[in-house]
Amino acid sequence: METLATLDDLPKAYVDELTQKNLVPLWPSLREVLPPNKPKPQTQVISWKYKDIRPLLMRAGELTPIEKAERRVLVLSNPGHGLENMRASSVMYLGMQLLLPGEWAPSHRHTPNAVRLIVEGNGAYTSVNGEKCPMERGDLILTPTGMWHEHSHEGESEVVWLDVLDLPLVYYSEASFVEEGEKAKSNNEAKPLVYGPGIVATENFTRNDNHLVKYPVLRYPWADAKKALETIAENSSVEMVQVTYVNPETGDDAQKIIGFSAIMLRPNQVLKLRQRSCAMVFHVIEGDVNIKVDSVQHDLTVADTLCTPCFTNVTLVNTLDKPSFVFVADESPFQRKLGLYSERERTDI
Ligand code: GTQ
Repeated sequence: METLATLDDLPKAYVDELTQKNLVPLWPSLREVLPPNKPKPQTQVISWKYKDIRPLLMRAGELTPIEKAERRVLVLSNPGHGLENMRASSVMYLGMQLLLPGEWAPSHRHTPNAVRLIVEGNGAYTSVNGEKCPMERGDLILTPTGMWHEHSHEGESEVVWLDVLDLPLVYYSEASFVEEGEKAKSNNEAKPLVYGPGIVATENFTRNDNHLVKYPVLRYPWADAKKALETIAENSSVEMVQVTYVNPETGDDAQKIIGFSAIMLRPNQVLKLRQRSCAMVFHVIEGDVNIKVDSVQHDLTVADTLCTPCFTNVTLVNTLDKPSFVFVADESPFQRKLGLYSERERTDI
C-alpha cells in the first residue's frame, strides 16, 4: 500500500487557510480512518479483579451517601479510550454498583439500554416499569431503553452488581439523556404486574402499549440459565456449551445493541473462539478461568471481568476439575444490524 503524503508535506500557509475555512485534507489521515485489513481499535485487553474493586466500592459506600450518588458505581474504564471517557469498548460501558441495606436508588429512565448481572448479596430489587425483579447472584435483569427503573434493598448485606450499558455508543450518537421519576419510592408491592411467565394482572395490562409486549422477560434467573447449560453439556458433545439470552416475543437478542450469553466450560476444557469483528466482555459467574488473548494470559476467578478488542485470538481455559461458568456481553447485535459483523479464522493456528 502506497505511503501517503502528510500534513508536513503541505505549505503551512495552505494548511492554515484550510483550518480557517473548516476544511481538512483527507490523505494525511486516510490510513488512520481506513486502516488496511482490520480496524485499529482503541479498546485494550484489560481485566478487572473483584478483589481489587470490592474494598474500593465498600469505601465508596462509607464516603458517599446514596442520595449524593444516585447510582453508587465504580466504572470499569478502558485506558485505551481514556479513563475519563468511561468506556470498556466503543459500545460497552461496565460499572460495579453497590446498594446497602435500606438504601434506595431513585427512579429514572434513559435512552441507553442497561442490564445488571448480580455479583453478590440478596434482598435487593430492581423495579422496571413497576415490575419488581429480585436480584439473586448470577441473575440477568434488563432495563431496556426508555423504561423506568429504581433499585431498592430490603436485605441484610451489601448487594453488588455489574451494570452493562450501551452508553458509549448512545453518547457518541448524541442521543443520551435521562428523565427523573417520582421522588417517592414506588409501592411495587401493591401492584405487581407479573405473576409468572406470561401471567399478568389484567388490570395492569394494556394490549400493544405495554413493555410486556416488547420485552416480556426482564429477569433471567441464573438458576434457569445454569440448568440449561448443564442439560446441554450432558445431552450433547457440542464444543461450545452456550446459551443466549433472547427476547421470547421476537426470538431476537434480549436487547438491540449489546448481546448477552453464558458459557459453561466443561472440567478442564480449553475453548478456542474464532476471531470476531466486535469487542467482547467476559465475567466469571462460577469457577476459575484463564483467558488468553493473543499471547497474554489473564487468570480470572469469580466476579472478575475482562474485555477484548475486535479480531483477537481468545482462548478460555477452565482450570478446575468441575464446570466453570462465564457471562459474555458483546456488540454483535449492533454490528449485525448494520451489516458490520464478521468472523475470521484464528491467526495463531
Ligand atoms: O442503575 O440506572 O452504571 O443509570 C450507570 C447509569 C447504572 C442505573 C449505571 C445508570 C445506572
